Amino acid sequence: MPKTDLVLLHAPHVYDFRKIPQLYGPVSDLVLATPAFEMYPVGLSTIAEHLEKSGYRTRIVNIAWRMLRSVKFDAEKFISKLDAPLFGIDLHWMVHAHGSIEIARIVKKYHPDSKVIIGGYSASRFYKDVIKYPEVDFVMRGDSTEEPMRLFMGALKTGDFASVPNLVWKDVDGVVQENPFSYVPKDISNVMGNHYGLMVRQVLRYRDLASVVPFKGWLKYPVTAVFTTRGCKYECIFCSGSKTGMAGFANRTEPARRTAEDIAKDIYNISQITRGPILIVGDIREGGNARAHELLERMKKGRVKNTIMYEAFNPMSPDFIKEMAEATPGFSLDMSPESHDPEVRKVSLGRDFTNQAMEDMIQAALDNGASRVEIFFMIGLHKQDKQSVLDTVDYCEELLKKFKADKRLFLFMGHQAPFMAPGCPAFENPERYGFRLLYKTFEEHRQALTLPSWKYQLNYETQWLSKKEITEVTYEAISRLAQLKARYGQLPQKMADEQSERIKRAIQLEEKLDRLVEAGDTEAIAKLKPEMDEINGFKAAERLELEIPVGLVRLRYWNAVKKALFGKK
Ligand code: B12
Repeated sequence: MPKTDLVLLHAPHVYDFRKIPQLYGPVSDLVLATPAFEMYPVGLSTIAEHLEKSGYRTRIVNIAWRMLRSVKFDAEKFISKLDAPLFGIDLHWMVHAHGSIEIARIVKKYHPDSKVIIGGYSASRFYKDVIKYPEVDFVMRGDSTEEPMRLFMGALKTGDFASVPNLVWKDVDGVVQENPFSYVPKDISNVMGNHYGLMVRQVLRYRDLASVVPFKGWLKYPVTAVFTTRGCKYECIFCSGSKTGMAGFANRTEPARRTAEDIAKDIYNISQITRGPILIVGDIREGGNARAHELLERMKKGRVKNTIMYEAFNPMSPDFIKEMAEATPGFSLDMSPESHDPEVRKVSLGRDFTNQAMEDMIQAALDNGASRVEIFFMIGLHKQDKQSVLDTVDYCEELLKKFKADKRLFLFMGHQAPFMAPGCPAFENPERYGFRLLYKTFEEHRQALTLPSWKYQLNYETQWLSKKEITEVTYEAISRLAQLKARYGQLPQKMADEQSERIKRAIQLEEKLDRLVEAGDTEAIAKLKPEMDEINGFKAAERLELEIPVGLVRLRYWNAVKKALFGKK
């Protein structure tokens, strides 16, 4: 096996989630990952790609997925056998606050002479806390760490850590040093050239497919994402990728936009490896209309067969939808108005649009042959009380009626669980938005993640919904929505009933847990694990609905291998 310079590890949310009794609730129902949040940040592959170009051998290992895949997989033993002078661990999503630090601990236990570096949004937000853990040697801050990581690899040899931008480190006396947070590029054209191709090369090199699989089910449903931007101009109060969120922990005051040419190239490269759907992250109009038209034109010429999934931050005009349909027939479109109530929406998203404008967009998308239109609503927002949440469910019924329950229209509701994102405007300034933080520090979040239900893990409540009410109304809304979909023929009744049954049992178990937690009876809580796992084990209707049928030939194995080896078709 070739010598590896850096191993990048992705942890599960909690180590070891397979042993800890937890009722997960709907925490990951609206993403394709499981509640262990086994999906690793795309950034791991963009870092690996950048380092490989400079000759550093980098290996990605998705520990979370390997643990999920087999109960027999012994993570500790596996890590003990890895060999590298440097281990990188993502602490991107706050839900990994527990798992990432525990994996660092295991790395240090077996490789005391190797160094550990942590990075990602949450590590950047909480770098002062994270660097204090004895098993962490370095924290790399920022949303664009590919080039700082390349410089860091050089510094590992010379010991000149002071020269690496964005790096937080401990000197020989153990004193924490914070280098200037100076690498925040506006031009990101030097990265993300072909990071999916790199994944294929990794499989060939390490003869290990399981370690690079991004999430459970990916081989059957190989959805990929293409990034259009880093940073955002909007101010969604619950998003840490928002304008002030990124200014705070990533030092980014302006979005960096990729060119239409780079985005189109990415899409083309991916289409050579997989026929799965490709999500374009970020509204393509955000970089200006000229860029959006150019991208559509390039995709039209490229005749990419994969379903292209677009995001709309504001309603799109029928003309623009028509252009999208011509460029990418059978496209899919998603939008997150978050609430049916424009007043709730206005403060929460910092954007103002009418339901009518959104409905016109939905109509245009359906008329122009969209294969799906997905609309997402959120629970736990500013000025949103219980009635307002339930009114959103009623609005969903209005939409189903208006669009004659078109099978291509998918409506979803969920809560940003278990955590409101640290770094987002409402986390940094809760009173201003009528929120109350229940956990503030990194360690508080870390501990919260081991609690036996997502209800106890929630890190906030609002002036309009207490923590208990947030859980209750989330369960109620999800159940009502599932039944509504069944009534309108959008979901098999059996699936809706299973969903409602799952929720009913979860609510009963929550009540039991409340009593046991109050009594501090940890032994009795541990005994509930089989029951919890049974409830957790139901496949949420929402997650199944998120999957676009991709047909039989989803991965283009031979093309992928050829491309990895020879760099062309
Ligand atoms: C795309 C996206 C997704 C995609 C993920 C694609 C992927 N595999 O990365 C999907 C839709 C699946 C997703 C899911 C979730 N997401 Co998301 N997502 C985003 C989004 C919109 C863009 C991120 C982006 O542009 N990445 C660009 C890539 C290239 O860079 P990157 O992966 O961030 O990596 C760079 C740096 O972060 C850093 N880095 C990352 N890891 C490491 C590790 C090391 C060692 C180092 C040195 C550096 C480093 O360097 C990388 C290279 O420069 C952001 C919002 C935003 N506008 O930023 C939210 C965001 C990141 N997501 C968020 C959340 C909460 C989630 C979920 C937990 C939601 C949920 N409850 O289900 C899940 C987690 C899924 C899982 N892990 O299993 C939050 C995170 C907040 C927080 N601090 O916890 C954000 C900020 C949105 C928000 N609401 O605030 N998400």
